[in-house]
Amino acid sequence: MAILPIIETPDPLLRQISSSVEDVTDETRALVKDMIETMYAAHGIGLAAIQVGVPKRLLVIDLQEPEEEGGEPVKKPMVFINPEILSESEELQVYNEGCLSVPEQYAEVERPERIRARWQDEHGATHEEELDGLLGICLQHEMDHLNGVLFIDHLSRMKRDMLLKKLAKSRKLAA
Ligand code: K1U
Ligand code: ZN
Repeated sequence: MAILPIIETPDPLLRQISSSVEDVTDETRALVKDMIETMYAAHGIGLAAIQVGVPKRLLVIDLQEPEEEGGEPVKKPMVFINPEILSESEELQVYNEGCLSVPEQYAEVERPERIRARWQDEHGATHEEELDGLLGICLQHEMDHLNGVLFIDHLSRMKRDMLLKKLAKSRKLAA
């Protein structure tokens, strides 16, 4: 297993539209394992393949929520291959989103509160479920990556420019 480098904005790869995974093979499963390890190492709750430079419609999510209040987070990674949104609620919700490809920047994004999604897992089995809460938000955020969209694209030009200025400043300070 390996921790892979995560690419960051403004890398043009992040704007690429990812291609479907034709067959779920051992090679796909090896990439999935590396992506899960990379997500945990970066303290993220999701990661799309394009963020590690692979333009495939594949993403992983683990909200790492404790089983009981105050308990230790339990690792339960979910694998989404060729995910599709079948329907979305009219009701919207707002969440303060972050992105490992836009490091340490957060902003409120409005998205549908519930979605019905279909995807394949790492064994090639198909799932269809209604998802809401943070899982629904995270899946929508990661699926945006598969279409070359970043959470900052959902912001007004003024908010996006302010956030990108803050990012440039923090990179300059860190250099
Ligand atoms: O870069 C990514 O796509 C992962 C991203 C997922 C995400 C976070 C918040 C809302 C929507 C999607 C992250 O994990 S960034 C890190 C982060 O914001 C976070 C980490 C742990 C708990 C909660 C948020
Ligand atoms: Zn992201």
